[in-house]
Amino acid sequence: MVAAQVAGKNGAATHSAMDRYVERVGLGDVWEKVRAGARLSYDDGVRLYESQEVTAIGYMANFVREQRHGDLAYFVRNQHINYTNICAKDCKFCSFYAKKKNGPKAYELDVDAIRQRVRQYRDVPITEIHMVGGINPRLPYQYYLDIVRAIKEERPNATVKAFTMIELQQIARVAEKPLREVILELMDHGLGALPGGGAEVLTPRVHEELYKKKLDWRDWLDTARVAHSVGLKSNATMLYGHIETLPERVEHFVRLRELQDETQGFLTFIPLSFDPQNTELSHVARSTGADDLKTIAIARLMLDNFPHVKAFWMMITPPVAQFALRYGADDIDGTIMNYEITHVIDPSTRQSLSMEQLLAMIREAGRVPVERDALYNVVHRWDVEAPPAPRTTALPVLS
Ligand code: V47
Repeated sequence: MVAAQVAGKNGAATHSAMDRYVERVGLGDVWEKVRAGARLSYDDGVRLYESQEVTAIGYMANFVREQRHGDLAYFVRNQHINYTNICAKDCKFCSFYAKKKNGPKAYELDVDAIRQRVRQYRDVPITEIHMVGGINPRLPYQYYLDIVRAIKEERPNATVKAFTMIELQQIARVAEKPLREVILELMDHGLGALPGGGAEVLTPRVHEELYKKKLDWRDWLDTARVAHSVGLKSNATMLYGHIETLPERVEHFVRLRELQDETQGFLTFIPLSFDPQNTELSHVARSTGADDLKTIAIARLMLDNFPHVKAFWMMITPPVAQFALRYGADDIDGTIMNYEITHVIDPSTRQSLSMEQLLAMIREAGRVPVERDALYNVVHRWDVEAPPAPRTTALPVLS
C-alpha cells in the first residue's frame, strides 16, 4: 500500500521518498489530485502521457488500484468464439477478416459448429463465453438469436458476452427493428453482457483514416447508451499504438468517462495494443512495454468511474500483464482458449493459458487471485478458500 505521508519525529507530516520523487519529476500537482480523489482533467492526461516517468505514473495508478481492490487480481475461465471472419468494413488495422487476396480463408460457423466449439471445453468450468465476429451481411437476424440460445443451452451457467456495438447495429439493421427492441430480444435468448470491442480510438480523425465504414465515436457511444439503458453491462476497449496521437488517446478516455457518468454501464476498460502483422499498417512498430504500462496506468487515473482496468495478457504478453497488476490493472482476462482476432497467420503464438498458469502469474506479481465471472461475481477466492470440490454432475453430453 502507498505510504502517502508519514508523521515525522515532531509529529509534522513528511513526504515519503516516492512522494518526493513524484514531485521532483513535475507531477506533484497531479498526485495531490489523485490523493484527494479529485478528477484529472484532459490536460492532466496529456501531461501524464508526455512524461517519461513511467514509475511515477504507475505509483499513482497503483494507489488508485489498491484503494479500489486492495491486493485482489481478477481472472475468468472463459472461451472466445469468433462466429465469422467475413466482414464488410475493411478496417485498416484488422488482420482477422477474410480478404480476396492473401489472408485468412472465409468462414461462417453455423449453429452446430458453435455448439461443437462450446462442447470442446465441456470439462472446464467456464463461466464466460466471449463471442464476436465480422460484419457479415449474409447473416439473418434469426442466426444471431439462435447462436446465443445455443450457447446458453450448452452452458446454462455461463454468461454469453457477445457482440460489439457495431455488431448490434448490424443485427438491428437486418432485423429491421429498433436497436432497443433487438437488444431486449437478444437478452431474452440469453445475451448477458457486451464485450468492449469496436471502440478503436473515439476521435473523428482516426475513424476517418482507419475504420470509416464502422461507427464513429458518437454512434459507438449512443449504441452503448441504449444497451446500458436496458440494464446490459459492457466493457470498453481502446486500440492503441498505430496512427493515433497521445492527446487522441486522452480524448478517448474523456469520452468514455462522460458516458460512464451518465449510465454507469461500463464494467471494465481494456487497452488493446495494436498488432501490425498482416494488416495494412504492417510498417508500424509494436507498442513497447513502457507504453503498455503507461497506458494502463493513465487509463486507471483518468477513468475514475470505471470499476476495473484489464491487462489483456494475450496482446501485451504475460510478463507485461504481471507488471500491469502493479500499474493500475486489477484484471488479466482469462484462459481465452482460442483467439483469432490477431495472430491468425502465426499458429505458434500462445492462444490460451491454463488456470494454474494464471494463478501462478498473479501470485508471482504479489497479488491475490480471485476467479470471477463475466459480471465480476466472485466464483472462487483461490488462496483464501479450499479448492472447489470436483463437479459431480457432468454437463449435458449432446452428441
Ligand atoms: O474491436 C482488431 C481489436 C477488438 C487488431 O471486452 C486488434 O473483455 C490488436 O474487443 N491488433 C476485438 N487488436 C477484441 C476485443 C476484446 C478483447 C479482449 C477482451 C475484451 C472484453 C474485448 O480487437 C476489435 C479491435 O479493436 N483489433 N485488429 C489488431 N491488429
